[in-house]
Amino acid sequence: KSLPSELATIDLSAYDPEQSKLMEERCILVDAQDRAYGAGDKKTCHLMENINKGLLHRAFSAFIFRPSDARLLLQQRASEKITFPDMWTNTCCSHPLDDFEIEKVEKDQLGVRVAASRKLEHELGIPNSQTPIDEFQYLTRIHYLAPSDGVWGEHEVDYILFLTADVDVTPNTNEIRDYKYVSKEELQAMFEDPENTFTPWFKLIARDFLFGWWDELIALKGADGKVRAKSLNGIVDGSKVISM
Ligand code: DMA
Ligand code: MN
Repeated sequence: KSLPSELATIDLSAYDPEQSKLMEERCILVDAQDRAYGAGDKKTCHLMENINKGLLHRAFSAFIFRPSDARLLLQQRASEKITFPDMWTNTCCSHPLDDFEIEKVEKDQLGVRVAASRKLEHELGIPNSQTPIDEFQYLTRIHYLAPSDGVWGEHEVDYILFLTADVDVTPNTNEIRDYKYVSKEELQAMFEDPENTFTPWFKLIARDFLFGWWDELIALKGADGKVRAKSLNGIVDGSKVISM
């Protein structure tokens, strides 16, 4: 696999400066089997024009559940976000970066776990000490494509990570507008309210996987009444990339 010979670019001066700067991060380019073959900046990777030429990169979606009541922590993306602004989504999503040697390590999804811990602190202000990388339960990898507004979009192999932890949230307001803990029923009600908008990957994951895994999590809660992400170990074959 190699890079398309001509890739589109765009001027970011009309966008939020902080978010524009983050478009210089270098994502890990992968093929449809999640084999890494290079790096491309976040801006290049998220332009629909390049996605339409086949550009695909590695990402993660983290879901944090409160151990005591199995509520899921949601975030609403900030208006400053260049892709999918103002939408409700799972706890935190982003990319392992080619910029950091450790985030390229594939064994036991180390790179993705380190990236998740890094971004949970950056976006939600959750101290790294509350998101130990060994505590993330990896579920599976999902290959999906979703346009944002015509210009921008996502095309990723997305690693799904669950964590059960009590966390202290201090929002970075350039990243998130709001956050809340929801039960399954409360999330269902949010989905039914047309006032709310959701990211396409969160809708896909919710539709096909999330509610089933959430039920499992609750069914397998410990004698202390607390849910544990690790109890889901082995319920999915994470070696395959699921196409959606
Ligand atoms: C990208 O998320 C990752 C997925 C799974 C959609 P994002 O747009 O929130 O990335 P970042 O926080 O790095 O801007
Ligand atoms: Mn992406």
